Formats: sequence, structure tokens, C-alpha cells
Amino acid sequence: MISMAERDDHHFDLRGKRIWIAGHSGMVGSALTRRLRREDCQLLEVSHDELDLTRQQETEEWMANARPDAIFIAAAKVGGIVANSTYPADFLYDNAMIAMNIMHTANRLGVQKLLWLGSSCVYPKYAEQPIREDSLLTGALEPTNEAYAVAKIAGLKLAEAYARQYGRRFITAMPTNLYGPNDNFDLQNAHVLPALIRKMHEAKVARSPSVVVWGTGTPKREFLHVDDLADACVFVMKRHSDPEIVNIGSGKEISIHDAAILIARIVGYQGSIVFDTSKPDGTPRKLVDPMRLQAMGWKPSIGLEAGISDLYMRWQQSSTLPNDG
Ligand code: GFB
Repeated sequence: MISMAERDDHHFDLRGKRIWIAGHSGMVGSALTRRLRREDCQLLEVSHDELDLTRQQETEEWMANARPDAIFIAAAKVGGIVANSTYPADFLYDNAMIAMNIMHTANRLGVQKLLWLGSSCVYPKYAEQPIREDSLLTGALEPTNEAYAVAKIAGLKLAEAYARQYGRRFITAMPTNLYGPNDNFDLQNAHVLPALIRKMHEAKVARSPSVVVWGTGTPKREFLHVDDLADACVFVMKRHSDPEIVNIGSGKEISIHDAAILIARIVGYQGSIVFDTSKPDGTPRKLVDPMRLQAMGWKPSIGLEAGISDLYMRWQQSSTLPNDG
């Protein structure tokens, strides 16, 4: 049944709906699960062991049976700068297949609303900062994550195509660099914040004189806590319906050098920081322009220092690594 509010084309009411968070156990998916538990909706879940989203037939069968009303696609193969450049085929294939299989089936089943998550790395390497949504496809990509970006662009163009050809409300949000609970702390595959938390903690415990930070330390990154992202995704799902993409960011950037100093302070590491310039810097800056989402009425609430402190505490509680007590 369509509610009064839903007659306004931009409003989508989650109440009573069957909602599927594809990839519910990952960092983004688990944040969305926490956030959506506060809504009066029914959450559908399927584990990775039960369903491989890169397989079309399995995906079609599961979705035809589960019959979601709306879908958040949080499933993705993700990793930091070195993982992205080491496994480009896996990043492109897995992420493109997830988009193709879920959206194709969602269209066939008439799913009412679907949110695809892009990434700020889909924008050109030298995009004007802050990066507006309309700078998409105006220049060359950053080579270290080109494969991942191409898959994410394929997904957002597919969402747009289903909207144009079939009138579907398939939309795309473009998050900046994320961190938070359930982040990956594996040093080869992690993004910079969990990697540096771990390196600094281990160096503190081992009383090591220095910690190695990749690259020159000069690139700047914008970081958003994943709980802010989840809140923004629910906001966008309810309030935004046209195919225009929407950036989701914190509006603040910090150099990798300054992020390393901040993490050392939070962790209590007093040794020195050494930059390994044989490792890639990646894109020099990627600060997304948050104006479109701000104009709709959303803003983030978790500051970087509080977010990193919370992540460090949670990781220590869940980790079996030695501590300095
Ligand atoms: O977080 P990160 O791996 O991803 O790296 P990107 C950010 C910056 O931190 C780079 C530096 O300049 C890294 O060289 N860095 C310093 C480190 N020390 C470390 C470390 O120990 N580990 C890591 N990982 N980095 C990713 C893309 O790019 O951003 C993905 O590869 C995705 O596709 C993601 O878009 C959000 O911001 O460079």
C-alpha cells in the first residue's frame, strides 16, 4: 500500500517494509543494521556462506524467495591502497558482479527502492576540491584504485539506467573514506586509520622506537565514521529518489602526517614516525562537496578524534593482541 507521504515522489516510508542489507555483516552493513533496528521495518538477512552475490542464479533464487521491498547494497570487496593495486581483477569482478546481479534481479522483481554505494575514488584523480557530484567522468582516475572505481561507476550507471529505462527508484550515494566498528585491521589490506591504530599500538607495546607510515604523509583524506554514513544512507533512502548521485562526507580533511600524529596521541605512542616513500600516496586529495546532502537537511555528528578513540577502544576489547597493561 502506498502511504500519503509516498505520493510525494521523494519520500519512501520504511515502516512495515521488508528491507535487505546486502552484505549485512561487513563494516557498512553492520552499521546499517544497527541504524535500521531503530526503524519499524523488517530486516532480511543472508550470510555469505548461504549466498555468494557474485553468482547470478543463486542471487536470483534467494531474492525471488526473500522478496525485499527495498535494498541497501553494502556488500563490496574493499581494501586499502595496496590491496586495491595488488588485486585489481578481484576488485573489479566482485564489485561489478554484485551490482549486476542484485540490480538486474531487483528490477525483475519490482523492488521499490534500492541504494547503491559508490566511493569518493570514482571521481577524477585531479578533480576540483571539494569534489562536486557533477565532476564524475570528467577526468582520469587514480591508478591505484582504478579497477574498484570502474566497478563502482558501472554500478551507479546501472542504477541510473534502470531509473531511466524502467522508472525504478534505484539511487546512488557516494561516501568518502570510512572507518569504524568492524573495520579491517589486517595490515596488508586495511585502510589507513585501522592500519595506523594497529601499528602504533603494537609499537607502543613492543617499545619500538619508530612506526612506518606509507607514502610521503602529504596526501589529504576526508574520513567519515560509518555510523554517520549509515544514518545518512537511511536519510537518503527515505528522502531522495531521483538518479542524481549524493555525496556523503564529513566536510573535513586531514593530512596523513597529521592523522598519524593524532593516532599516536590517542594510542599513547611516543616514538617517531618514519615515512616509507616506496609505498604509494594515491590521490593527493579527495574531499567531497557535501552541499547537496546538507541542503536536504543531513549533517554528520561524530568527530574524527572521538571516532578514532572509540575504534581503538573497541579493537583492543575484541583483539587477542598483547596489551601494555
Ligand atoms: O586508506 P588508504 O589505503 O586508501 O590510504 P586511499 C590513504 C593514504 O594513507 C595513502 C597512506 O596515501 C596511503 O599511502 N598510508 C600511510 C597508509 N600508512 C598507511 C598504512 O599503513 N596503510 C594504508 N592502507 N595506508 C582507498 C582506495 O584509497 O580508499 C579504495 O584504494 C577506496 O578504492 C578507499 O576508495 C576509500 O584513500 O588511498
